[in-house]
Amino acid sequence: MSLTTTPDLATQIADAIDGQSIVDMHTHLYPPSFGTPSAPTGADANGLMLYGINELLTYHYLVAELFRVVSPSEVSVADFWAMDKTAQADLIWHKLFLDRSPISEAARGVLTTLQKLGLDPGDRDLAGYRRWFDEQDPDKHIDRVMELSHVESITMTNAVFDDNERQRWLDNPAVGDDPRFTAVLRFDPLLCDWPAAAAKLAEWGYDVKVDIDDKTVTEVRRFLGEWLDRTKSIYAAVSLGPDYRYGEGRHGSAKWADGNRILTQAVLPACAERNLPFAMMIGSARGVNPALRDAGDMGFVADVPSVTELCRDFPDNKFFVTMLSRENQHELAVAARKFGNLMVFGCWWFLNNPSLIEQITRLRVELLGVSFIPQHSDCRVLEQLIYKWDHSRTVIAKVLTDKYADIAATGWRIGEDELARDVKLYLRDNFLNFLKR
Ligand code: RAT
Ligand code: ZN
Repeated sequence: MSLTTTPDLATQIADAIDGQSIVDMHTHLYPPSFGTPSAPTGADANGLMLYGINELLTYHYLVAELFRVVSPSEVSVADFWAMDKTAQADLIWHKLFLDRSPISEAARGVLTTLQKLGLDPGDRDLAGYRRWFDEQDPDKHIDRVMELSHVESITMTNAVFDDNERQRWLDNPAVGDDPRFTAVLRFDPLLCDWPAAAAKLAEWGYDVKVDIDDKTVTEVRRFLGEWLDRTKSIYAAVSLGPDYRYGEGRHGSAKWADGNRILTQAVLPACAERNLPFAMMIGSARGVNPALRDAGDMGFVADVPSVTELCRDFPDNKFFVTMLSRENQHELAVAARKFGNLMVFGCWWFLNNPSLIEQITRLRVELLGVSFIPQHSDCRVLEQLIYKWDHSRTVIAKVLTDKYADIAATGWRIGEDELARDVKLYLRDNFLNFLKR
């Protein structure tokens, strides 16, 4: 059947999107093998698999919102960090859900999540929600959440410079073997803080010097090769500050001399050798308010020419790029028109709000057609998959409805199978095909 003949294009598109399973290309989620701090039995205090209502309520997006509304005399930031997780969650629930309405995107997300799990947000029964989550078996709960969020595969972020995570890979070579999850090697310090990274590498037995020489480059490649293999990473990734610069004589590039040498002589060759993309998430300003920990980061405008120069200088490499400021989105989409080895992805972090997803997705469809990855979730807590994908699917459907209506108005007939094909590209295959490219 051709969509031009159906009465309700919006319904057809929403159905196609709802019927397509998603490969989520960037999350901070883990399977139970990495330890579960909130499991009713066998809890591992430093475990990495976060789930449940306490974790949902203490998500760093909501911690930031809490300190908009509590005064230091009421609860100081230090007091908050001294509380246990349940007390923190209680405070956020009271201040952001009961004392005022939960209409921010992060707060609304908790409500969507409860609703889709079959719990009634209208009950406002935090103790009841806690009991329900405590009854869930973490492993089976993952299956349920994946089903509800239509996610078929979860991509992790495996921070090799995080001692807690690194040790888990060394202790248990099978730690990453859960078929629902795939690994991504993440190593921000290698590019952003070479002296600190070099000290760690030396401690781990690699023959590296702070003043980078040829031997150092060889050793960094050995380190990357070993960890890409150990984790079976499907791509490698870093997050870079808004001041990141690549390119001869670019203002500020001197500061990045070490990072760029490691990038161009070790990271990119290691990726090219294995045909792995390299992901750059650019624009995060860490610790703008350090007392807030993860909640204290923000984003500023980054430099798109640094990306185009990398794509031009390294045609044998593939780059996933997302940027944190809205102001960068147009230039970045235009850059992707120039380089087939550049795959733009996601509405990252502070952009993951319906109004911005809509604006950015519209702009990308107009410039890039069906050749980009509209969204990733960036979840840190398992059940966030439910709301992040539910809210994004709704917005993507709205944008696509307008775009298909525009071409239908010319007399172009779109088959249901063609619509399903395009949606599959957006939610799954653009990512998987780029890995294989
Ligand atoms: O989105 C987030 O939760 C951020 O804190 C970061 O983790 C960011 O997504 C990143 O990967 O650096
Ligand atoms: Zn992230």
